[in-house]
Amino acid sequence: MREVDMLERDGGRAAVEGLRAADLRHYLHPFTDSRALAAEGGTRIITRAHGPYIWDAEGRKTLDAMAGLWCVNVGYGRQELAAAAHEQMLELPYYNSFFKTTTPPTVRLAERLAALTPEGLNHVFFADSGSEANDTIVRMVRHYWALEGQPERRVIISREYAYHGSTMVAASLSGSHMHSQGGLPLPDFDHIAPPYWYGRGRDMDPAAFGRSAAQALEAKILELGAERVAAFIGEPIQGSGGMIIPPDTYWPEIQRICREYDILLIVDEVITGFGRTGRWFASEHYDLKADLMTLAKGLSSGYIPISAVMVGDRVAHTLIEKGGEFFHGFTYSGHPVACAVALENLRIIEAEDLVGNAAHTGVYLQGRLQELADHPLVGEVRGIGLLGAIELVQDKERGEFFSPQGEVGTRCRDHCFQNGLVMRAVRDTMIISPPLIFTPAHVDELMEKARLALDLTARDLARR
Ligand code: PXG
Repeated sequence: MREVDMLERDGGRAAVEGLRAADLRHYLHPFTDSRALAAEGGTRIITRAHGPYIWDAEGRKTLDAMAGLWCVNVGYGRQELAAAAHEQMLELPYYNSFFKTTTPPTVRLAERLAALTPEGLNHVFFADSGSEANDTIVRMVRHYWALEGQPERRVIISREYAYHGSTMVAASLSGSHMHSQGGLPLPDFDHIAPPYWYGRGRDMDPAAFGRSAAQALEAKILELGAERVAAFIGEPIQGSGGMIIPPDTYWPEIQRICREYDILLIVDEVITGFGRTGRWFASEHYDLKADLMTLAKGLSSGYIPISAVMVGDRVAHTLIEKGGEFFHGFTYSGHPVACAVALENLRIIEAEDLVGNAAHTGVYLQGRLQELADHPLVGEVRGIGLLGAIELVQDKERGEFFSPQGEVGTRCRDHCFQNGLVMRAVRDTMIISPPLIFTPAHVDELMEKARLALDLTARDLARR
């Protein structure tokens, strides 16, 4: 009998408890306090999923308004993706791209991505995760400047609340307190404040704040010396940092500064790529002209690990014409099965117009989210496409945050789980990033459950 059937069988409780105990004994979860997890009785075990829903081992059905970790863009249970992997595994399960070789799906995916991404991004380097892609970018950028005769340009400037991954380099690019564990950031990584108007700029109007947040980049460049700065990296909209949507004045000013000081612009579209905001890439909203772009998550809708670095013509030209061998790559760079799945995933997004759906259903989602603005706990609601954020505050009138931050968000998130909804909490900001197959009916279900979770959270606070 398959393990999943055993777990779900009537009276299978012993099997579930056995698995949970084995998990505690042997598995160290990512971003988890293992001791606290054990004290809470162990983990939730997800066994099945379909469309925007997941089921746990106890048979509870939950609406996944986070698309896993912001990645399952086409929704769960896609036969076509399983078939693409199956066929490719039978045909050619593995071959690498080292030593002058390649495989057909690898080339086809590179070609497809060059056509799909904004103009000027015509070369691709494949990796397996967003973190690896960002590591690749840092090596590539430093190599580029060395080839251009400016090897002292090594510093990469990022932002507080950025999330660019969890390897040593990607965590150094990231900008939350959690990323300092292990003696990070590494040297030559620096950070400026994020364009977080609600959290940091309400004493200014959003347009003026956006410009001033961007000018922090110029100040940092002048502080470090432009001759030392290699690149600036940013998510068009900061996801894991709390869904920070910059004012419209922000990116034009960042781009002006990058051009003025001849600094490369790296745009991390790991969350925002592949339709999430109602366009193929969020760069299209802000007219971003990236020198390098990071892609992962939605590239395969999370069905299989794969990521890509899109390399703009300027960097690609130098690498190719002057670079010699680039001493970098992974066993699974351009893995044929991952590329075949990604190609099929892109075909589905296009055939079903999921980008259009994210835009249309997004308008409905944003409208309904605004209805929460009257809730006593809600300070601000914001979003774009199928991304949404709800700021929970202590004092609605003054927009005062809770202190310490994070407890109320976690409480609200737990109420969501208990009532059949996955919403993520970042500090006290509730985050929504559902699969792009979401319909207005799913939005209605989400809103009903979200309001209930907010009411239960407010009730808990009233009792304290
Ligand atoms: N860039 C961005 C913008 C990301 O959001 C990465 C890079 C790194 O990707 P990998 O594949 O190495 O994880 C990410 C990842 C969360 C959460 O809870 C978000 C991510 C990963 C894990 C958890 O919000 N984003």
